[in-house]
Amino acid sequence: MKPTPEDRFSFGLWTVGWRAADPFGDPTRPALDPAESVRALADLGAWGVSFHDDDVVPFGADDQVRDRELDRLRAALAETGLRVPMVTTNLFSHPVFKDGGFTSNDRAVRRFALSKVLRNVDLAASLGAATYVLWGGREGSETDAAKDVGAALDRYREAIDTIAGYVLEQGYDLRLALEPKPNEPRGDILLPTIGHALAFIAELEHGAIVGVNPEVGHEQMAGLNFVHGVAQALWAGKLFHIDLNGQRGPRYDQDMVFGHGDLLSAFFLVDLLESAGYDGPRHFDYKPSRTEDVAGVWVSARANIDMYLLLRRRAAAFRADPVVRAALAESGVDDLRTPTLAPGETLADLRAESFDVDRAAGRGYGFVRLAQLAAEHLLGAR
Ligand SMILES: [Mn+2]
Repeated sequence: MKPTPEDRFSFGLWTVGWRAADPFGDPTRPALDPAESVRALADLGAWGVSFHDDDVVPFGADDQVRDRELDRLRAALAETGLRVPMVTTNLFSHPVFKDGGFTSNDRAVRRFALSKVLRNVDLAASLGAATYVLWGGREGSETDAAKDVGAALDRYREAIDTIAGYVLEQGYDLRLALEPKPNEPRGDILLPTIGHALAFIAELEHGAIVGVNPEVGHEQMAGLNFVHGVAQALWAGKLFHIDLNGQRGPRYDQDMVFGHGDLLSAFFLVDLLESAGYDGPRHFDYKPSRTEDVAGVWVSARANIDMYLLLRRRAAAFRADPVVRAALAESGVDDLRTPTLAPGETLADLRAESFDVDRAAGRGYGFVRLAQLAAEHLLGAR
């Protein structure tokens, strides 16, 4: 299976560029040149790349260095034909952001964070990005004594509405996507799940251009069902972007290759994205394991693409199988699409209806058979 541009596979430059330093150990790999990473990802079949401002232009660099690094990136993009579908901001690495960016208790830090984002929004627009992601990894606390959460949400809303207002005022064809995460690096992070983010967006003045960028591992770290979360984001018309990777349950953020964590969930996720007609980037936000050398980085990057293509093929086979179709019908999966009340029906009609409780209570739904059929298709056994 070969990836095509229509597959819309994209990678963060920070993923393959991760030098594999962790809280207990030093980097195991050399720094990669972002322009070289663009070329290598193009060779692997990627369609796009994304980046934080600091991935390309070192924090605090002067205008001369900034122009030089951006020119090198633009040259690699022009040479390979790769696009930049998404750009984001690093508001977490520098010590100045230790208490967050938009919700730092220090007002001067909040103002600096806003100006850092606005500058990069201009760059994102100039590169033709469609989505601007905001991951508030440092927006949170380690103790509830440290943060007035209501005030923090006021400041968060102020920041997002200010950025969205600027995008609208400039006429940029850009939408914002909030990326939820429950914890790490902060003890507790604000907007911890897809549900929290959707509820927050409903409170915004410019919520029409704000959606979510959910990440597989971030929801699974909280023990949540990622497929259900993504389905709700789609239902709300708010799935603007997605971060695909692998995670094995509630523990530290593993950022493994897509499908290398909860494989069955990855199967149903691909099934959902494909059947829902999601047409945004299939963006991989993973980290090549610390054990891999530079050659292993590219093997792991390609593994993400191969996993998606394999799962897409298996999901299509599952949906096309007549045995599966019959089992879905028997389980009533299609019946759920029928409204519970008929058009024009009164509540008096409903309440007067006779109902055989014992018969309905005795019914078997056959869901385990469906799960087994899915597993057999996933394993290539059907
Ligand atoms: Mn992650």
